[in-house]
Amino acid sequence: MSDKEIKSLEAIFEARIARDEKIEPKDWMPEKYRKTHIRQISQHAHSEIVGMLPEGNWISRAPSLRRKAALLAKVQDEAGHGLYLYAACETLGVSRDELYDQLHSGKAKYSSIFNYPTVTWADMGAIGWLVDGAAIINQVPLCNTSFGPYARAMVRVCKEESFHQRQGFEIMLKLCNGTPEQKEMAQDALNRWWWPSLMMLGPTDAESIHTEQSMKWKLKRKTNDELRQQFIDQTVPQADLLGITVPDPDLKWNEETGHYDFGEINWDEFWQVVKGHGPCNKKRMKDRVNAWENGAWVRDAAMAYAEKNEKRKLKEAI
Ligand code: FAQ
Repeated sequence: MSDKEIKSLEAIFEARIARDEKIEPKDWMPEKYRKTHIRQISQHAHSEIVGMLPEGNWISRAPSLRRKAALLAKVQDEAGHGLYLYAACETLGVSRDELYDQLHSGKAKYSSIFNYPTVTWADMGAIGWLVDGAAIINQVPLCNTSFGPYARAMVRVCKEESFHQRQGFEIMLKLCNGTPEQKEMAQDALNRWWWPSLMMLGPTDAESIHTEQSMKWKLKRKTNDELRQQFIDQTVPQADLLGITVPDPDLKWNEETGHYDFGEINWDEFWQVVKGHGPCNKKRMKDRVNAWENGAWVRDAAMAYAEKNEKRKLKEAI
C-alpha cells in the first residue's frame, strides 16, 4: 500500500473514532492501534487469570458454606473474564497460545495488585471491596472503549465485578460489626491493601507512557489520575461507614476542589512490583505455570475427543 493510501485510510479511521463509532476486528486500523490493544487487553486478561490465585488460596478455608459458595463463584467469574478478554484479543490476530506463552515466560505484564499475599480472611473482604472497587471504576469507562469486542466484553465483566465488590464490602461490614479482634482484622487488611489498590490504577499521568495516545484513540476514556481520584472519593466514605481508618495521615477533604487530597504514593514500590520483585511475583508465576503444565492431559483429552467426534461425523455423512 502506498503512503498516500495509508494516509487516506488513517483519516477515515480517525473520523470514525471522532464519531464514536466502534472499530471492529475486520476494519482497517493503524498497526499501532492494533498493537496497543493487544497489549492492554492481554494484560487485562492475564490479570484476571493471575487474580484468581490470591483468592483461590481461601476457598478451602472460607468460614462458612455461604462464604465458600460466594468466593468460589467470584473466582470462577474471574476465569470467565479472562476467557472473554483472551477471545477479544484473538480477534486482533494474536493466538491464545502466543498470549499464554507471553504470560508464562514472564514477558507479559499483569496487574501489580496480585503480587501481594492474602494472609487473613479479611483480605477476601478487602480484595472485593477495594480491588474489585478499583477495577469497576477502571472498567465502566471501558464499556465505551472504541474497539467493539473489548467494549462488549466489559459490559458483562462490570456487572459481575459489581457483585464481587458487594460481597467484599459485606465481608468487611460483618467483620467491622463483629468482635474487636474481627474489626482489627478488617483494619489490618485495609492498611495492607489501600496503597497497592491506588497503585493498581497505574502510574501518574505525568509518568504514564500510553495515556495520551490511548485517550486519543478512545481506548482509555479516563486517565490514571482521574480514575485514582474517583476511587478515593468513592471509597473513603465507605471506610467511614465501616468505622475503619484509611492509612493515610494526609487524607483530607478539600472543599475547594470537591475531592479528597491524599498523601504521596510509594512509586518505587510500584515499579519494583511491576518489574517482578513484589512479595509474591515468583510464587504467582510458579503456580500459573504449574497449573498450565498439570492441565496438559485435560487439553490433550479434549483434543482427542474433538478429533474422534469429527471423524465420526465424517463417517456418518458418507
Ligand atoms: N500493574 O502508560 P501506562 C481486576 C504498566 S483486573 C502492572 O499508564 P496504560 C479484576 C503498563 O502496562 C485488573 N503494570 O499504561 C479482578 C505500562 O507497561 P507496558 C487489571 C502496570 O496501559 C479483581 C507501564 O506500566 N485491569 O482487577 C500497572 O495506559 C479482583 C506504563 O503505564 C486492567 O488491566 C499495574 N497496575 O494504563 C480480578 C484494566 N499499571 O505495557 C481478581 C485495563 C501500569 O508499556 C480479583 N487496563 N502498568 O510494558 C488499563 O486500564 C490500563 O492498562 C492501566 C494502565 C490503567 C492499568
